[in-house]
Amino acid sequence: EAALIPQPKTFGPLGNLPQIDKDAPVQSLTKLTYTYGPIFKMDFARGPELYISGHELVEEACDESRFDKRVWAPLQKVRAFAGDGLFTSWTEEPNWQKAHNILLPSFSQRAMQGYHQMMLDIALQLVQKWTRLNPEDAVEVPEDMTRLTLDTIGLCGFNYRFNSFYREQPHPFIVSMTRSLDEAMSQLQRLNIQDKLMIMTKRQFRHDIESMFTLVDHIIAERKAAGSQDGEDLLSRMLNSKDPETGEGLDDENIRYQIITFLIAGHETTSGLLSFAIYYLLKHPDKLRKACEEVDRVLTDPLPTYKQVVELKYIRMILNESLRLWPTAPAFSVYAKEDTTLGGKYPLQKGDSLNIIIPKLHRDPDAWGDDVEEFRPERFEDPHRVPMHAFKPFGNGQRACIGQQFALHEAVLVLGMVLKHLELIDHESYQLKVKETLTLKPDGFRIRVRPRVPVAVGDTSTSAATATASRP
Ligand code: FDE
Repeated sequence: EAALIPQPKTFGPLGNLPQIDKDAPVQSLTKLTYTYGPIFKMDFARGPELYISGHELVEEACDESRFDKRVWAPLQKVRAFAGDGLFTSWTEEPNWQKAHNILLPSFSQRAMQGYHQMMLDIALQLVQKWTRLNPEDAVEVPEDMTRLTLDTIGLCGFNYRFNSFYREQPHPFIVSMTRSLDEAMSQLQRLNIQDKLMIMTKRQFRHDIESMFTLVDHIIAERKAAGSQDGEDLLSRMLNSKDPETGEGLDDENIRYQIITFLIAGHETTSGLLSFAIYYLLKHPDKLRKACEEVDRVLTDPLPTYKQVVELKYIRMILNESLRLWPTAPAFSVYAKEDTTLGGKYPLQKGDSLNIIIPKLHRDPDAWGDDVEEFRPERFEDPHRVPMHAFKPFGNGQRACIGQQFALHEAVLVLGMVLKHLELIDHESYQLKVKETLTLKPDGFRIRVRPRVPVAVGDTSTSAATATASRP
């Protein structure tokens, strides 16, 4: 017997649109789950959508024999500049499998050793900036973390320095990218007729896309001219490797899309993660103390080694717990490959899709227990006791985040170094407000920092600075 799927009341031709705050769509949907339950339906001008957040239904949606990634509306808009790159392609598009095969080795745990030095280079820039501030200066956490993650993916990915720490304003590429992402999201909220009238906006959108293409194409051309043999970064792998399955490489247009994809996917999500982690530590002094103890015990050299970063277990748990409460990529979407029944009672037709609301999945008490709202990194202590089917901050299956190890190594390194060298001060008693773009971030999160004398070794409060000075 088919069950009825709950739906909030509709407003005539607007359907359920009025229930969505256009500046915070995922947060609106998350709120609705508390009234309408683990599955509900919404009607929009472009058609109906199903939203699921209960761990049992999500577990089914993650069964890759029944469901595959859907390039949902926001991602379809992003295709204007990310094309058939990994993030915005359908699984059956030929370039998805090809690029996946070619790039997978570049994101293995082993490959992280090769990026460690470059990640450290950028992490030091952040720590140095923060240690040199005056006591009254405020740090804008998400802004500086975005500088850091952008520069990291630029350097590790294609040996390009955005030098964001040397700029007051974001790099022009980022201005174009952010504006294009904003525009892609806003297009979703507009009615067709409104959209057609936005001539200036459209001109800007085209202009932004062109300037992104120009920068990226220039990087590709330069690397080709230099003879692409040098370096083992993502770009040289994309230029030189062949997909073992087809024997084919990626063409220049697709390489351009992949680079833009890595810049989009690799920086906002990771900077949000680091910002939320710092937020939670400031609000939980006991966890902060425990984290500092670990950092002082493990990071005993002036500069962290690859192995020491791997040893920062508690820091990693903190990042996981931050991703549980605020998964910075907060939703993903799948479609049914064949007619099927969800939860034994909701019939779906081939092609019907499901949207997974991750913040609520991560707060499902049936999977996580009654203290879901509490920030408690200890729940990740024993990997066997983590309900993995209810933890999807990196998406699912073959279409899960290829950058997961990359993001985590970078985030552990940076959070470890920040805690080792700096005392963090919540001078504004910051109240969490989550800003939504394609990703989530704490909005207007400012702190003060002061150099900290680590407990473990003598006076290394300036070791980051001296260590760099002696680097080649
Ligand atoms: C992906 C991803 C995902 C899935 C989505 C869907 O399904 O739609 C998710 C959820 C994610 N991702 C998440 C995240 C978080 C963080 C922190 C990150 N992420 C990071 C990163 C970095 C990098 C470089 C990246 N990331 C990248 C990426 C890519 C390329 C992708 C696509 C894949 C495929 O193949 O599909 C993703 N990512 Fe991430």
